Amino acid sequence: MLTFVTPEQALHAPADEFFRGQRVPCLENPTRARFVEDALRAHGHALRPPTVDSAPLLAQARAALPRFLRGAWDEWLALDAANAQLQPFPSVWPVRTLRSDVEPANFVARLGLYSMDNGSPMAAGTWSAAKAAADAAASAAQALLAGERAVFCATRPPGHHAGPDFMGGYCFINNAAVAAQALRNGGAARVALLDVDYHHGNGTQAIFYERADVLFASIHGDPRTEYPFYLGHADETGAGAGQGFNLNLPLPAGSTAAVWFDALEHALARIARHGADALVVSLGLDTFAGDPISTFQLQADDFTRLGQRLAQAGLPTAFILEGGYAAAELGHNAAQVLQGFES
Ligand code: OKP
Ligand code: ZN
Repeated sequence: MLTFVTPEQALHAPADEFFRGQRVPCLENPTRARFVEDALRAHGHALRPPTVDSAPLLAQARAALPRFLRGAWDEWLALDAANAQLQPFPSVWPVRTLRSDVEPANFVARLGLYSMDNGSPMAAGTWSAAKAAADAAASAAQALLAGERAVFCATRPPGHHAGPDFMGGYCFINNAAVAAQALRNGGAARVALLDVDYHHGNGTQAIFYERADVLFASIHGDPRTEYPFYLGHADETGAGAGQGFNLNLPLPAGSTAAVWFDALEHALARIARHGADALVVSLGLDTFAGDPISTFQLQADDFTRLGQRLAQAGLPTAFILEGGYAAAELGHNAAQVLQGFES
């Protein structure tokens, strides 16, 4: 399968994130992409750099977040040159009753304004890595429009928690949304977006919530107990013109593969009714039983089955890598999806 990879991913390498009040090594790190690249190369997939600049697509969305991200590291250094060795984290957020329409001058206050959590550590190369991943998503869309059957973006950072104007959950730019919008701009009348990451794709849902042209369907851990907690419930069905075009299938923590594949059938039935011209899959592999931060019970063979089942949907398909934190198994599990799809 044509696969886009981005060397810039290695430049997004913050050291630590917070866990239970302590600093721990970042789970979302460059080794993830390396394991995926190595496994795909070994399976004979063609690894290529992106061919499309996503800048026009990013400009089409609200500009505030990309503008902030592009300059964030320089702003951080401008505060104090010694910050080069430190990581910025937000510590204050405009929750209910506070104003988010007035942009503060203070850097950490702006970081909070553009963040949903303190779980998206940044480093010097974060913008270049995130931009390259968005370029890959735009390239995947272009390849499908040019007649390719399926494309994989073996990219990081992931994107599905990033909304129109906020980062969060290791995500900075919503790559799946970039792919879906690029497909729309290129002539696909209807697009289906299927999110199979363990965590609900709150950013993707938010971006398309009031639109009928891009259907969003997601299978994920019940937000009553699982991140991102504040979105992903079954009663979120879309709004305005988008009413009926958002399908959330939350499953209890610990769900088995049998339960998960029942939900997949439900999602695919809705996608079939949408009459989409293309499918974008937010491919999180943190549904794997060995994932360190997730609780679903899928095994490597289940990812082959997932690929097979998605191929049966019969749509031009762009896979975008999202989560998956059992890094050593991530490459094998990704290769299983592609092998199932192409079998
Ligand atoms: C991103 B993706 C621990 C932070 C955990 C939440 C999980 C983000 C998952 N302090 N961050 O959907 O795989
Ligand atoms: Zn996830």
